[in-house]
Parts: sequence; C-alpha cells; structure tokens
Amino acid sequence: MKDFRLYAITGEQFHPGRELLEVMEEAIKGGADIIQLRDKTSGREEVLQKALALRELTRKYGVTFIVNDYIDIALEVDADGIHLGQGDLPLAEARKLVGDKIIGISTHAIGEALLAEEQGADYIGVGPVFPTKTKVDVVDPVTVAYVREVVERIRIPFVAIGGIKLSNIDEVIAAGATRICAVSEIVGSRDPAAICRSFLSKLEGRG
Ligand code: TZP
Ligand code: MG
Repeated sequence: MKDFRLYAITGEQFHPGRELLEVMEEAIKGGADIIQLRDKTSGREEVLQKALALRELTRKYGVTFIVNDYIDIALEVDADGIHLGQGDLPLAEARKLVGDKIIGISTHAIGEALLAEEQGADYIGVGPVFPTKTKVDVVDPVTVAYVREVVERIRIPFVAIGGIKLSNIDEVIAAGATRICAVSEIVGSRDPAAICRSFLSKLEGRG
C-alpha cells in the first residue's frame, strides 16, 4: 500500500452544522493521507452515499480511502481498502472478498498484532493508546507500552490511535510511532487543516 503518516477518520458527531465533505477536504488539504469513513449510526444507503462522495474527493486529491465495516460498500465504490475490528469478519474471509485491496485490522494486544501480520493484514491499528470517548465499548487504554512492543515485534505498517492530541503526540512518537490516527482532535477542530499540519510537523520532527 501507499505509505502514509496521518490517518483521519470521520466523526460527524464532532462537527455539528458542518458538512462531512468540507471537513474531510480540509483535513486532506492539511496533509491527511488516508481517510476512513466510519459511521456506526446511519443506515446502509446513507453510508453508501457518503462513501461515494468521499471516494470522489479522495480520488481528486490522490489520497487513500478506507471504509470501516462495510466490505460490500468498499467494493461498490471502489475504495482502496477496508478496516475491520477483532469482532468483524475474519481476515482470511475478508481477503477472499476484497482481493488485493488494503485490509487494516484493529489490535489491542501483541497476540492480535502478530496474528494479523501472519494472516496478511496490510496495516494494523494500535490502540486505544489513551482514553477516548469516540469509540463506544472500547477496551482500556493500551498505553504507549503497547506501541513500543509493536515497534519491536511487528514489521507491517502500524498506526497509533485513540485519544491522540497535539498535546500528547510527543509521547506516542517517543515510543516509536511514525504514523498516527485521530478522530476528534482533527474533525472536531474549527481548523482541521491546521491541526493536520501541526500533527505532521511533529511526525516529521519539525514541531
Ligand atoms: N479505534 C480505537 S480508538 C478509536 C477507534 C476508532 C477512536 C479514536 O478517536 P479519537 O477521537 O481520536 O480518540
Ligand atoms: Mg468493525
């Protein structure tokens, strides 16, 4: 897969009154190089419409587009990949459906990370590093200790996620993360592009 640094996930509850496309376009302009559509509340048709619109937007900017949960929608809109949690369709089954599209897997412990790598995940999510209210029923924070473990033992790309803010990203980088993902800090900001630029400065050692 095309390498990436800053992974922005949609979270429409954080920008009431502002359009999804407008907010995600700002994130892209600020340098987000993967966009994931994550929508746990809308019906399928609505998710499909959002996926179509985000596919068009990400294609225009040459940015990778991932759909959470809905493999069928990812295929229908020709997304670049899908993201699955531990309770979703097993990776081997998903691989049969999506062929060489990107498959990302959420992991919360090294055993899950090793398994995802062995089974051919293209990247893994590592978190939640810090407490987060964005994901319901989320497991306890895994802390930067898990980030360090992944740095030592996993060779596929990983992205740190969960409660990551400009105020704590330094700790995540110090633990060895080179790619990070955020929801509320980016899309909940009045200036998503500026937040993305600041995250990238930190990731590139300029901040
Ligand atoms: N997976 C693990 S934590 C999380 C997801 C989708 C939510 C991260 O959101 P935020 O707002 O960046 O804490
Ligand atoms: Mg899922």
